[in-house]
Amino acid sequence: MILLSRRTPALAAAALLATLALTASCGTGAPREPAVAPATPAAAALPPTPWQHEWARGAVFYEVFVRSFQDSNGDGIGDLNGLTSRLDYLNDGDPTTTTDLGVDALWLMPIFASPSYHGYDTTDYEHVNPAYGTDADFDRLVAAAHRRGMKVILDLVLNHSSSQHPWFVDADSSPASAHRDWYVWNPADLGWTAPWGGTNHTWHAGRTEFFYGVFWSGMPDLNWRNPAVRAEMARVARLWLARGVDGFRLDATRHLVENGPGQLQVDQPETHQVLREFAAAVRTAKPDAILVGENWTETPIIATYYGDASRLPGGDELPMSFDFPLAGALVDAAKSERAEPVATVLRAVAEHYPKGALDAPFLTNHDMVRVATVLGSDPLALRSAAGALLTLPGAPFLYYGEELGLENAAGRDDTAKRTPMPWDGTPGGGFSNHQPWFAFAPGQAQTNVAAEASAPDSLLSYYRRLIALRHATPALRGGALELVDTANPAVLGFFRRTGGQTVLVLQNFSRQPQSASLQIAGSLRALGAAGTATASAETKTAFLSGGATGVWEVLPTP
Ligand code: ACG
Repeated sequence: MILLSRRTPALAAAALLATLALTASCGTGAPREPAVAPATPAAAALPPTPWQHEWARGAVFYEVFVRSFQDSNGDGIGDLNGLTSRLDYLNDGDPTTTTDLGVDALWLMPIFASPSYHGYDTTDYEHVNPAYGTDADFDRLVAAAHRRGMKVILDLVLNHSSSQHPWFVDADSSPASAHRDWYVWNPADLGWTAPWGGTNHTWHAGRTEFFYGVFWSGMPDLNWRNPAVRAEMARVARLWLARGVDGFRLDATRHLVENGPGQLQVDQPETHQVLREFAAAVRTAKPDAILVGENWTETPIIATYYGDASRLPGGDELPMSFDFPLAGALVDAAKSERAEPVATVLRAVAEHYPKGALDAPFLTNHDMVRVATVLGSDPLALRSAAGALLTLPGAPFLYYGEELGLENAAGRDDTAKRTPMPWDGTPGGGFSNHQPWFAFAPGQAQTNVAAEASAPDSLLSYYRRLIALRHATPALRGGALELVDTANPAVLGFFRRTGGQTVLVLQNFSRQPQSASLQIAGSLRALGAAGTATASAETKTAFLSGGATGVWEVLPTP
């Protein structure tokens, strides 16, 4: 059990003092600034400028692996021009049409230059991976997305670079090199193993000393105690914001600063401090940008990454964090046909997150076995997971292909989670006129966009209807959450309330039809359903078909 409460200003101050002491004792000899001191003491005393990213509250994000989305130049590798050519599938820019998915924002998995297929080891933070196109292609993509009303956020890997990045090549060349202190060195392997378990070592042999790399020797951790690293990453962020991006998905944010073995490699006070500083730099450059942190841990710890809400509405650190516990609970509920796992996480979120915090729920992402595989492609289970995801608060994230019921490919490698998008059932799948870089996942003949787009009962049509309902209903988009008792363990019930609207949502996690009892003062007006759902305030009863989602507006009794 984790007994971690939200950090208090006193704790934060203690952390700063601890950091200052630590930096003073581990310098390279050259005088340097304190490790994580605020830019200027005066700036720290001023109330921070607020974010202006209310657009993200309730927005639907779509995670794209560019390599697997659409190839435009016939090399079997997806690219930026390919993605641009497919934007109409995601959002055609016309809110009155129902033939697009209707997502509000894109998260592009890493697109910077990198030697790996996935791109999480960056060799150049300033330019697009040539395999994906040019910087000009990127500008066209952003402009085309913006024309359709879609925002674009980029995966930004702050924790580490590639071992082939010129900074690391220089740093590794000699203890006296200009970039030596951009990474973390020790004369010996300290024997620490990865904080998430297993036996993988986090210290790796360099040319003269050992360097720290929590993920892999090909990913040396940057030294976030070094002000030059912090300044450089803030500059990189400003550069892409100036280029038009609307924010960043920040990789591995728990791991930025480490103080020792085991759990001293995650969630350290200095990590929070450098994230606050980074967030302030982004907020100053572009107040309507969004940051979403990858803090893959439990609710009370994720909550600490929002920071102090007394200094800034929603918190002064990362304005949004992926809700990993909720993701697990949604999939678990759909699998076990029980609403309780979801209700438990929602109660924990209410208890621990600061007031006004933006949640970021999802089902599965590029590191996880796809939800369709976990749920054995059971159509009603997939519908119940989607229904809950798209009616809960926060900014739901869809992983490309999830809306089709795309499964994993065979095997345990991460590539099996990241296969090409099946646009149709042909050998190239509409993805490429060349051999795709990786084989399509099983089921391509049925699970593809062409087959599902025109079928009203397909999973794709279901997602389209749910997203349209979310957009048409202000309380679903931005309303606060209140759980309601349905007297049925398979049915999750909750109100969503804004100033002007209250809606009731009932989600049947069972594959069988279910009834639920309602404690409602007022009358109900049906706003929409995915599946079949009826409810009556008079009889205080609702009926839902297997997997169905029902949404009603609660009106005062005349
Ligand atoms: C990010 C990216 C990932 C990427 C890297 C490296 C980092 O999304 O694609 O890999 O740039 C840890 C890190 C994450 C990291 C994953 C892969 N993801 O924290 O930042 O590893 C536990 C730990 C987590 C851990 C997770 C998975 O807490 O820290 O994530 O396990 O190992 C309950 C518990 C919860 C626990 C879970 C799961 O929910 O509450 O704490 O989480 O169970 O057990 C890239 C490539 C990869 C390549 C790699 C080298 O994408 O393909 O292999 O680089």
